[in-house]
Amino acid sequence: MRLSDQSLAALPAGVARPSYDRAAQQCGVVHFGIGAFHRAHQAVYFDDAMNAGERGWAITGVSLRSPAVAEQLNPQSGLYTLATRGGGHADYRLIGAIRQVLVASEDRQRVMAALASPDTHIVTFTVTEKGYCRAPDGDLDIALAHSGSIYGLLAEGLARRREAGHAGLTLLSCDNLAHNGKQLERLLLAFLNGCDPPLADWVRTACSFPSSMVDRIVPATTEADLSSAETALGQRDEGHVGTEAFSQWVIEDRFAGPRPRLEDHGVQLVSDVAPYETAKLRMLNGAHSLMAYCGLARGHEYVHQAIADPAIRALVARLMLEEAAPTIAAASDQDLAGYAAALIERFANPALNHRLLQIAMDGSQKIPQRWLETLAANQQIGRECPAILQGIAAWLVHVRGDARPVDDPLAQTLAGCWRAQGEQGVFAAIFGPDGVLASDWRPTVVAIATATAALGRVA
Ligand code: CS2
Repeated sequence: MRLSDQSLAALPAGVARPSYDRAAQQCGVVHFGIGAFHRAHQAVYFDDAMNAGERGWAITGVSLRSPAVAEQLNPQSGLYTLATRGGGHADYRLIGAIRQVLVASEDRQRVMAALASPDTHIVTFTVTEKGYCRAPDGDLDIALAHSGSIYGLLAEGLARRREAGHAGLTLLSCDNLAHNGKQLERLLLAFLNGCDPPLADWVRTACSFPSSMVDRIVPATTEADLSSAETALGQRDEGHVGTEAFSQWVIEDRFAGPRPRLEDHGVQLVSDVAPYETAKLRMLNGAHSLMAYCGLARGHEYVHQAIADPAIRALVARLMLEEAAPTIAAASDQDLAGYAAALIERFANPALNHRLLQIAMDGSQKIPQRWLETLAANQQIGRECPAILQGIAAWLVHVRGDARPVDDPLAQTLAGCWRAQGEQGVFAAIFGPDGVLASDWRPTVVAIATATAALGRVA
């Protein structure tokens, strides 16, 4: 039996489920990039709001090209279960917040209708780092942006909205980028300035782009996860997602229009997200990428195995406490040493089976905000970063093609740069001539080369 509206009565009594009338909800949210992360994070908060009695926060999910999630969720009328795994057990909850999933390349008109609807107030994004179509210098890569990205869809949808005389939208990036809201605003306005300058003016005044920090570890769902969910639920849920108990969402309190009372469900609404976002990117994500490349080099498959390896654990502690934390201007309620300790515990959760290869992908898009900003800040005061250098050295082994291949949109380009110019070529390709390390990156390249040479001995 497949999970659906009709199968709900047969779900085990212990599975928590929506208390609201799903059919009576308007869609107040359009979400771009409806992968596992959205289903385990933002969708849960909107579900919480509707469980608490708020109305109109159902979600229209959009995949840009792949029909996979639409095929999982639409036959289940958007329903799916979320398993929270840890401490030897899994808690199952049925999430009702997603109304439908559209595939933009097939359902463009319905995506436009959702963006232009007066019921829609918030557009959220988890399109991954590469989905923002940034060139190495950080500006919009116009050619990429015109080849089926979020920008073309937003331009058309927002134009319709403006023509209809509806209010602007809150465009809320939930990706692991530094200043994600500001970046989305800058890149979208660059796109609109090139094709519809009056629309750019309207967006500037009518819409808002809060930055936000999102955190929840959500491994890609495997066939084994689907089977264990099926055993627990007595029915097949193709949209099932597993995650950890921890969840955090910090949002800059700058909404253009209505929003649910997210603060009642644990969301921190703050005036400045930067300290939370910087700590998360440099400590959690920085440690993740370090475990990915150094862990793979030492033969590990999963995060919990890597963190149990004393050599990797020491590197992770060094990166978080001695390299990243000193570069972060913490907010008054942040305790970075406590944060590092809590992260190590989360990494050690054996129930997550979080693959290092999943984290290792798209390194060219992740490494700048996870490692290189830390490295640059330390370089300015002459402090060394052996853990980050070792991570970069381990990543370069993949770039060179001497380790398991990992997906990266720049894989071919970087391999060519390596052949032509070694580390220096790779770094020039990622940062451009004026990149973050430009002022002083020759010694860095030398240090990385030394760390690369030493890698054979360390790993
Ligand atoms: C991970 C993140 O895949 C990755 O690159 O570092 O997805 C990480 O699990 C999340 O940011 C945790 O909030």
